[in-house]
Amino acid sequence: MTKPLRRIAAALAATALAALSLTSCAPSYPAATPITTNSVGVQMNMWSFDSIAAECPTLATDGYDWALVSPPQEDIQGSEWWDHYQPVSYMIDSSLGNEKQFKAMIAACNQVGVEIMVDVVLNHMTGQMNGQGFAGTEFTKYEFPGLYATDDFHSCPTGVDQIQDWSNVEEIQQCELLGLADLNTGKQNVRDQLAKFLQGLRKMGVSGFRVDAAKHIAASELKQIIDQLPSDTTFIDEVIGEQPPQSDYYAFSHVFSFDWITQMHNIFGSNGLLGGSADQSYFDMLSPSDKTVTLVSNHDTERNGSGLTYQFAKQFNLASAFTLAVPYGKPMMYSSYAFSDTDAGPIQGPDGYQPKAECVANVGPDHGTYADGEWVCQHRWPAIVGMIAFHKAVGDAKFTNIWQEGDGYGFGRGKLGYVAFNTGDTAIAATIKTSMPAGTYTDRISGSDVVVAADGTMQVNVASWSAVAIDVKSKK
Ligand code: LAG
Ligand code: CA
Repeated sequence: MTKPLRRIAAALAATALAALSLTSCAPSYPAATPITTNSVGVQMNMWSFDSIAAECPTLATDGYDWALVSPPQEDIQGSEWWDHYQPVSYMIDSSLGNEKQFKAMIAACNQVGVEIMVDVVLNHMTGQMNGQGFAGTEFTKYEFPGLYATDDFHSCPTGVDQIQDWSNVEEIQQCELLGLADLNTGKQNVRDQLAKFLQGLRKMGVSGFRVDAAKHIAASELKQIIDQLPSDTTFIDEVIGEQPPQSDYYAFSHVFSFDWITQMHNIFGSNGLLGGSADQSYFDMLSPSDKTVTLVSNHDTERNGSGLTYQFAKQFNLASAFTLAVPYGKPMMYSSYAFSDTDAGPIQGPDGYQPKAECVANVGPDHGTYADGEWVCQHRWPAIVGMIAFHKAVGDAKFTNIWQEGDGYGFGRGKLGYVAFNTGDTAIAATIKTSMPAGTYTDRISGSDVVVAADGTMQVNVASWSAVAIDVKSKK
């Protein structure tokens, strides 16, 4: 090789090396699966990281695709569950576990195909005047070392700190919710700090986020934070009530359906079922299906009376099954602990961390009474697990063959599945017309055989407060 040629070759090699090292230094985000119509999630409310890690193989076997983790960042000290909604820093350390345990949870869950979504509190910091956080961070209400100073918080345009007029979007977004220090997300440095928090979680392997109190953050400002994350990151925003409208957030996020929580409470709580109204036109009145995460309850509605709870076990059970049965939304189930005091968090150990969660014996709607702090493990209730399989088997097939008889209500999902509910106190024996291929199927709820005749009819006995569900994948 002549000298100039050798020099060119060396230069080329150097460029190649530089390109290589550039690639290896570029920020790397693990790929995430955005939620789809078929996927099923579960809010593991106040489950510690170690407990979720241990439960993930079961979640995977039962068909759950993702689990939502309670706010993982450093919070104020205390034993109430809601301490976790008062951030003090973005260190991962609270009664739920530390960063090492958080990462181990992600690894354990991802290994079995369960992705992790995280509840993130972006709207505010704590409302306490001063103190020391769980991990030792010293703070005052508007000063958080290394993160925020006084001018990084909104000053409420009304001159009164708290939100007063709940129809005024400016107040909702720039004043204090419950006296919590309201971050000025209009400022670039504040948005960058929040984006950095999310990027860090995303790089650890988190797939997406529930944005707590999202309606209290201007949509345009939240979008600028979200734009700093890779496009395969899922966002589900908490936007309750009339103002601002949920539609402000559709362009860059999913939303939770609080209408669905209300409907499930009304319908199953009052023993009525959707009746003839549960056809496609009913769902067309709700938020768009592909943007909507449906749920029977969350940690708030479980306590404020607007959602069904494990205490109304048979209603909660069937409402969850129904949520998995309909061609609407992307369902998220709910799992948590028993309580009589609505403020009480799960039991903490002497070091402040929660001991590992163990499900009660005989999980299910017939369990009976619970002691405070016991893990109800609604995610393992047999009818819910059975209906996850149904949900996946029927995909986006349309409503067919609606059946209604007394407290019985059923519908098909094209040729792919059929489900019949009974919210009455006595069993219903019925002959129901389906569009299913003839054959013998296993009922997803009871495990018994169901025979579909050549003309598509099936003779079933739907037990009180139960259901019968068959689908192409349960055909023998
Ligand atoms: C949410 N979504 O928008 C959460 O789902 C909800 O659980 C949070 O309230 C709220 N927004 C703020 O993130 C929870 C409790 C509140 C609690 C708050 C902060 O439901 O009761 O407020 O978390 O910890 C508590 C006290 C209030 C007090 C406030 C500030 O209950 O009386 O004003 O702390 O000190
Ligand atoms: Ca705000």
